[in-house]
Amino acid sequence: DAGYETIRVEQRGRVGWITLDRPEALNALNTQTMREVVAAAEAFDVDEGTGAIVVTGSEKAFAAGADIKEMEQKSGLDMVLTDHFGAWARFAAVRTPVIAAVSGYALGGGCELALMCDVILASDRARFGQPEVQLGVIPGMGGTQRLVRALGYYKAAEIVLTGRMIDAAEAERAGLVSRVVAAADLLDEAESVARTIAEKPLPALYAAKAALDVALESTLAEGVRFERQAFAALFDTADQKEGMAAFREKRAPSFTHR
Ligand code: CO8
Repeated sequence: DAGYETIRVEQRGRVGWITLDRPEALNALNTQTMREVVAAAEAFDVDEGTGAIVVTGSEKAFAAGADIKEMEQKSGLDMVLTDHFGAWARFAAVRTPVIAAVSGYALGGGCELALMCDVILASDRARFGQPEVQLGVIPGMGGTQRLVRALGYYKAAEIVLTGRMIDAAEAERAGLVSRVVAAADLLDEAESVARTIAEKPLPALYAAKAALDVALESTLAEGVRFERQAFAALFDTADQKEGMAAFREKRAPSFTHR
């Protein structure tokens, strides 16, 4: 496990697994956990043998937020000088598709960690929320921005301003979650979705995720321009030739992820 203490890391086929493992704190994200999650995600990201990453927690808690006990006594200046949550930007910048498999609490920074992933699967026990206002702060890992983009202003505003939790069914209706499954089936479902993604040509996956990311940040014209360039670049990959030849020859493709 590369000496990780607050997460477990495992590679199964082309899928990299990161399991948050601080049960005594409901997987609250302290500095060590942040560093370990980011390091593990970046290690998978530079490994050509990894085509998808799953991030999960336990049945009781995906992550109950940033670690309140670690933050409590900090000043605003401490937060700035230590760039307290800065490393999470590197998690969001991972090129490999990331699937969040959420059961139990995904609160505060835990909800924001899920929002940095590309696909969110939930167990029927999942509860999402941004309770920060109750602590006298606000979401600090992108929650106000990504929730507005994902859910629209009014749903996001209600969640952030009230701090209330939404259950899995409401999260699915709101478009946050792709699918809700029984808690006992969550990891199998995550494995299946991750494997489906990971078998696809890696250059196409990187390009697709990059283009999807641009959609959240740019005008339509800029985004379409980016998409067209990324589309053209894929015609210089072996997997594009193989994918299209396999279609023409009516056989299954055999990708080299090149
Ligand atoms: N931080 C630290 N410890 C935590 C956290 C947390 N976020 N959540 C739970 N724990 C600890 C508890 O203190 C408790 O420890 P102990 O047994 O030593 O007292 C243990 O985990 C178990 O928790 P509970 O006994 O409270 O379990 P319950 O089942 O009774 O309740 C809840 C579960 C409802 C999830 C409850 O634990 C809770 O409300 N937790 C806090 C949720 C929260 O407010 N999260 C937001 C945190 S702030 C945040 O994420 C900001 C993100 C970005 C900030 C950026 C700033 C720059």
